[in-house]
Amino acid sequence: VTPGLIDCHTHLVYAGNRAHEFAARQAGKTYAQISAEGGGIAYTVKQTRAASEAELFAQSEKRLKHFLREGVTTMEIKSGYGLDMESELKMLRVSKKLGEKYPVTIRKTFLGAHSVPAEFKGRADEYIDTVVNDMLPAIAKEKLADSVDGFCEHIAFTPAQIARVFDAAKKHGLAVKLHAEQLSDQGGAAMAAQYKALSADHLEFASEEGIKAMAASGTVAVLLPGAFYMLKEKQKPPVELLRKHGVAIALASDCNPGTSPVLSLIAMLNMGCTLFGLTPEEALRGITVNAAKALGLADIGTLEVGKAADMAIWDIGHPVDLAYYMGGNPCVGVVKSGKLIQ
Ligand code: DI6
Ligand code: FE
Repeated sequence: VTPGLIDCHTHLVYAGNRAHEFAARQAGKTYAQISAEGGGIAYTVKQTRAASEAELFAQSEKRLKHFLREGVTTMEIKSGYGLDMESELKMLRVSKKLGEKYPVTIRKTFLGAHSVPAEFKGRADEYIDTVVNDMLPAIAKEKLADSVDGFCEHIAFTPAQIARVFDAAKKHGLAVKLHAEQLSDQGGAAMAAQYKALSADHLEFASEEGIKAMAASGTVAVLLPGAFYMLKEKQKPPVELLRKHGVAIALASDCNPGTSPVLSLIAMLNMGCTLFGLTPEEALRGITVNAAKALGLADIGTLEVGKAADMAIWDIGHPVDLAYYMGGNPCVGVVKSGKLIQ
């Protein structure tokens, strides 16, 4: 028996998929070419805007069920494929409803600063104005988010633009976290640490300065082997430096249609070990106790008197087995808040 599993970084709610782009990439096209032709995140934004709330719910719940069968009892879900007020609210409402229909704790994250939408092309600062002045206040008022995230990258937003979003989040009493240093070193990890971010995620290109800042602020490093693998990246996150400075390491699926079409959190254990060099024990801590920390939740992630009784029951001989096998599902029971639900 382990603590119920926690997936602390997902984009589970979206419409359509990008299997055709995967095929195009295998035929030689690059992610950048596909984006320039209106594919990539923009494609998913079109699909997500066009979907009704009921359609979006139906497509997303199919994915959620895969995770629940594997003993996931808490999941974070980001918005960020709406990129306008109505569609961002729709995504967050779907996330909330998933948590009401299924025995899983859903943590909702507003990721308005994911990408500059087509109608704001070349006007990223103006788009950030609407994120900060229009979307965030409405979302905070409806209590549709627990935290606020951004994509700090040369193809997305600068640290200065993200800082504006974080200032607004703090004003509304919301926690912050950041997609940082996935493709290049923008200094995002250090910036997030300054804002006492719960986590900085990806981190392939993080510097030692950034990691030291994260250590000082207690910011968790969320590593995402699914995206690293799908993008065929070469530079691994600096696991040795994270260990040296005592930064807690979490692992997550990053479930999204473009760079991580992953439907298994357990698979991330094996990939965290083989691709990033984690030990099986570190990997398991990454989807339990450290994932809880990445979400700022103190009552889950370990089995202790006084905590919520979220548990997964396994048909295995040793915890290492969870990281050792690829595929299959050894989960034979799930307890949520003390109740056997599977
Ligand atoms: N980093 C990623 O890898 C994804 N979002 C992000 O901030 C990309 C999402 C997509 O391609 O749909
Ligand atoms: Fe992500």
